[in-house]
Amino acid sequence: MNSVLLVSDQNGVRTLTMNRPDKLNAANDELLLGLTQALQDAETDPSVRVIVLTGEGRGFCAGQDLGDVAGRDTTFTEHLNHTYNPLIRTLRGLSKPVITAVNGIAAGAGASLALAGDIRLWSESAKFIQIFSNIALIPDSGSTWMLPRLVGYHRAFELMAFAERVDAEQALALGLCEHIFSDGSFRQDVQAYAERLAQRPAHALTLTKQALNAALTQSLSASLDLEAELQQQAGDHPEHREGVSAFREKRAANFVNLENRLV
Ligand code: LHQ
Repeated sequence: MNSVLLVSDQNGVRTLTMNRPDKLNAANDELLLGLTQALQDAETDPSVRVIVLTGEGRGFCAGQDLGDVAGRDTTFTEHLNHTYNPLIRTLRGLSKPVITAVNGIAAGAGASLALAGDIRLWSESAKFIQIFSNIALIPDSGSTWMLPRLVGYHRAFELMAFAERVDAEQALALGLCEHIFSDGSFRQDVQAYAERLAQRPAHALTLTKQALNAALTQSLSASLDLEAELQQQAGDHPEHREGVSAFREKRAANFVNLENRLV
């Protein structure tokens, strides 16, 4: 069977690959619901330390499959509440780091998905389009929340109003991605990056995500209180002891399988 979502594991990295390459991985319900479930599965699987989301072929994701919505009896609101919104809430709510590996064009809700990772790695030929206004819709799947936080209100509005095509160099300058890798070695470079991230202290990164996400919507004072609380949790964890021991012993810290090694 040709699955719309491919799942593979390597060295603590779970890669989820959207697999509708003939349609630039435009999303149908099967893909959206399957992806949400796969993210939940990755969250609860203790062997997974980092999640990579990418696309097969020359597209990352071209947003909603427009052939799939024609003639539906569900409303736009129902469709978003049933598929995209649970997906984005699940992705952004994960305790584990998510890398969106944008291998090609990301358009519409696919652009929203590209932004939703904790780290965004782009291939040199990737493109980003807030394409919704071309079909007289508004940006959804979190773009109206995320994009102005990255580029400011005014640039976000301009990108949305003209469905401007953003290439990788522009994306880097705008803060839409952290790194650009060559097309030819993209998958290997992403895997190597993800494996490096998987070696980092997973518990501390979870708490870091929690603090950063809360900070996006709260005051400095509330963030200071949260840091004080979460720092206690980090300091009480075996990872912290390992980090300090490694520093004293002048060796590299080993944060992987720490619980197994301590018992
Ligand atoms: C597609 C698609 C696609 C189906 C390429 N659907 N086939 C939420 C809630 C409810 C409803 C509506 O939407 C939403 C959220 C959204 O995401 S709205 C935005 C929906 N997406 C779009 O409007 C993008 C439509 N696609 C395009 O404008 C172009 O394909 C882009 C600019 C992405 C890429 O252009 P090209 O590189 O020139 O590729 P292409 O157009 O030749 O596409 C390749 C194939 O993929 C082609 O099929 P074909 O059989 O002719 O080779 C396209 O029809 C198909 N495809 N996007 N969204």
